[in-house]
Amino acid sequence: MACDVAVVMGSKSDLPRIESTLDILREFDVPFSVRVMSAHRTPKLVAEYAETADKAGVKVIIAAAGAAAHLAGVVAAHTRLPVIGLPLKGGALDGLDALLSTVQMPGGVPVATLGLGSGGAKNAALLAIRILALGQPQLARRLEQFHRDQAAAVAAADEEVQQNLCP
Ligand code: RP5
Repeated sequence: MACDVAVVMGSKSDLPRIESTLDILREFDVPFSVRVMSAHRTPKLVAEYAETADKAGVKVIIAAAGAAAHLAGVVAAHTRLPVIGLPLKGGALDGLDALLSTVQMPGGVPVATLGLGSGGAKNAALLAIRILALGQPQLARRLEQFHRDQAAAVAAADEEVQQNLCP
């Protein structure tokens, strides 16, 4: 089966920081692939992969990288598919470099950039799912249920806090 979401990361060392992305994709049963490729170490592979992704059936690409983090921008330059950029914490500047280099794409080639940390990694998958859900009613229903469950968890936490702190 073709993978709807292609996840690419700049290094195998990035894997622990994209676990929340993969967890959400698994939770929603979204078919995905994961590849290691680097905009500076394997530039030709990145270009070839991005250029052929749509023909391979990919609908959304998530590109995760740390440090100078040009991976998402390079991928976006070689495809017309939506590209979600996930900057990763770590290195000398602890991700600030990755955040700025991913989010500050010059006009003309968009990268939808998420935040640093596990929240950003989780949201990368949820944004990909929102894009896919536009054409997949069953996935859209699961997304609605996810948000109902999330709201219910907040309501339960609110009740618990009130009972404990405002008896
Ligand atoms: C980036 O450089 C990768 O995405 C990774 O976050 C960072 C360091 O890579 P390694 O030196 O650990 O392979 O390209």
